[in-house]
Amino acid sequence: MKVSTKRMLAAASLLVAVAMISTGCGGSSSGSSSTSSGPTEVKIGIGAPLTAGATALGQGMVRGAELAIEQANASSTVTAAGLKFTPVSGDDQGDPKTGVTVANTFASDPALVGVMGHLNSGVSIPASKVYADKKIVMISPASTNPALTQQGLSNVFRVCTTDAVQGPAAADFATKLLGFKSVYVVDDSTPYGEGLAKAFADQFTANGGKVVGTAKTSDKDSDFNALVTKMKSTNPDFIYYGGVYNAGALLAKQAKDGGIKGPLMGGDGLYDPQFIALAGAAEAEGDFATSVGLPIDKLPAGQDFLTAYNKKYPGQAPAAYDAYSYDAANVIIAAVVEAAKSVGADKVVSPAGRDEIIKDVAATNMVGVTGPIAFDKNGDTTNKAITLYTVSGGKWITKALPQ
Ligand code: ABU
Repeated sequence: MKVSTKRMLAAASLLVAVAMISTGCGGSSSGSSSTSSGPTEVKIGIGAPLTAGATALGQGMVRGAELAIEQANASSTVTAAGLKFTPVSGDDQGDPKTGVTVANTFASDPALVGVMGHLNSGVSIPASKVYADKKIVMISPASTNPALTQQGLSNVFRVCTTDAVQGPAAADFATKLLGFKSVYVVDDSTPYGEGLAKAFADQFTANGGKVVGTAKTSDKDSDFNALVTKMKSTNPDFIYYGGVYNAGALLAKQAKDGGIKGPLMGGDGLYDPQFIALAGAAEAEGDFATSVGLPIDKLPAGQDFLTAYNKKYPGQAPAAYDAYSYDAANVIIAAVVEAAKSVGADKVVSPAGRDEIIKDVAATNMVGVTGPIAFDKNGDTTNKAITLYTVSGGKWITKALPQ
């Protein structure tokens, strides 16, 4: 089936995503209409840390995906395809073992054909193998460790770029824009933290910067005072931290309280208001984080997304990965609609339907809220933008757009 290459989601309107799922597609073939017994229920798993770990980011993933699914179910495209989507959240707690348990629960449901998740690379990597065994397509909106898509699994995709892009981009910002010459590099010993810190340090050194010290911590650590004393003696221009905001904020606070003058910089795992709340606005002031893609106010469909988002979640600001989760869910939805046209709505959860869904996701060519969405041969997005943010006046603000 070649229809997926013609599928385009326009950024101009949000309700878009669904209204346009079929734009440009050929007509239905074997059986894409509702049956007398009603639409086929298709479940989409949402795997994320909801009660432990980076919950601010994980809960945002649920919000983004549920918005997409609600819009899809209200669209004539999905109704005409004889489908109804049901979101199923799984709380992986940011923990690899719990993540595999969630993955097995998802995989045991015969109606579940796709997973929007997970957040943590250390969870996504083992969970992806479980999904591969059941031909469940997986799209992570947020796992940036390169290894996720280097396993040779045809069911695995991501709509965020990787730390092979983010680490060097951070180093370029640090040396070329901010003029930093020396750094103390810390990581939290997770696949994400280690990989990001190494990718950063390699490029920082290549740019002529000096790594004056390195340290390994844990994503569960809360007392960094001994490390702060050690780092202070090396007088770095700044600290680079590979890890998520929970521990990163405590490191930032203790570094400032311990007399380290330079800021802390990290990646997308820090880019959440919770980093500032946990560190304290005064201590976080001037800290930096890179994150994937463009700021939402620079995206053509950003305002439409915010309007729909604010209607569903009044008073709630989207976190870093809400829009990516919205887009990832829409990629899965669009592929299921296409598969239903090919094999029939009632067969879309069958092995043949699942093969078709994976093939359609691989052929994605859309414009989502986060920008153009297409995948390379490994399942990585072709959108490689990285933005630099800084804390100013108790808020994250944009410091530099992608270079
Ligand atoms: N990329 C943000 C943090 C999640 C992870 O990749 O582990």
